[in-house]
Amino acid sequence: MDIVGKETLVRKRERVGFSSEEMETVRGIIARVKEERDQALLALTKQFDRAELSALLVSEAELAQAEREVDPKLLEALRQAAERIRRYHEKQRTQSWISEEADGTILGQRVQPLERVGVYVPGGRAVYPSTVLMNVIPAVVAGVEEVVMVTPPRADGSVPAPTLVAALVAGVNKIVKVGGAQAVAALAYGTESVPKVDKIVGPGNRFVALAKQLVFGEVDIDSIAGPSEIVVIADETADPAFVAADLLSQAEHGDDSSSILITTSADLAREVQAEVERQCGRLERREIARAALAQYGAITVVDHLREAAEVSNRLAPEHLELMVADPWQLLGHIRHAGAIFLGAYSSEPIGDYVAGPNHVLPTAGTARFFSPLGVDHFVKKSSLIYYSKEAFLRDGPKVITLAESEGLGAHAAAIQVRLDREEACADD
Ligand code: HSO
Ligand code: ZN
Repeated sequence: MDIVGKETLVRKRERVGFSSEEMETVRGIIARVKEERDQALLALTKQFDRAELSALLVSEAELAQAEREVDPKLLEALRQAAERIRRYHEKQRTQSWISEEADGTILGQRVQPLERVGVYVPGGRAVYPSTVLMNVIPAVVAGVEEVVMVTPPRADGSVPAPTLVAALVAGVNKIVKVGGAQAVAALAYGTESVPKVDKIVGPGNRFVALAKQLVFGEVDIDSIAGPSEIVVIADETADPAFVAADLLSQAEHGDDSSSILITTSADLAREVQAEVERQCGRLERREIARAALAQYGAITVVDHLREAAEVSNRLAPEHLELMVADPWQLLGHIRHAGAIFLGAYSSEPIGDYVAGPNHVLPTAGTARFFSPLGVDHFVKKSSLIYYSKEAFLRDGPKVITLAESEGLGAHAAAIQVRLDREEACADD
């Protein structure tokens, strides 16, 4: 990792675009799924995943088998993590409210869960059961009636046991063996086996991301996750071995991950640099981490913690660790970050797995305006309006004035008909 000036840190990544061929391919897949439904899913799964399925849904027997097969220690860890994630998200629930005014007007806001949600779970090497928990549990806590998980099967038609077990622990209602753009299309439009959902969440490859963008509007989607990022702000009290280990923890996610240290101590900068080298060599995923650090890793030395906070705010990182003597004091200067980890023992992987907050976080500077995935993403609100006659008679004439100024005569008439009725009654 190089020690660089702070201006070099504020890098801009190119937004990923899609080629017209990719667009065509995905549009074609969506159209085919809309038309041929399950039959298209079976054919496309054979073509892309080389799996010949007799049924698209994961059976009870397969789930029972996965529970027997999975390491009991992993099952227990998943259960305990799920419990903490559930408890944290329960605190996020927002209440409907209703308020009555003196004239009898009643206004309110009703919060209701989405009816059905689809969760995409990628196959291949990056199968993260923890991500299944993080995407599903907020939906369950929100009160979503049916959570449908889609995931591509392996060539033998099976789904990895840890994925199935995580789905069970999290509370998924239905698991469908289908991946790629065809899975997104199935969730958006419905097929014989796949119910049409209201929202699709979960990470996926380029085709999944593109399909999600194309079906947006027919259903809601989550924001598209970018490469993982961590910024560590550290002072001279930080342990260089801890700092280096946490920087590496995100660097191992992918060769496009970004790990940045901002420190007030030139000594610490050099020690962390050496530690990263030492620890990286011991990692199984050292090649990935090394490539990430070479491209998107950096250390910078600043004069004050306040300056460190300013630089970090410009980056608006997905994860921010405050490894300083008084992290709570520094927190006051932090404006933008997906998740903020305070103190030496709040290592980022604690948040990835067990702390309780969601690990699906805004990336690529979008922490300026996006929030972590949570219960809010699985509810919607309706406004409630009850007007008493008294209030109507008071406000009606103002509506007529406003409606007429917009040239909307029918709006004005809807009010006038009631005002006339009231006058007629008064005359009787
Ligand atoms: N750190 C990742 C999430 C994750 N880590 C899953 C391990 N498993 C999100 O940025
Ligand atoms: Zn992680």
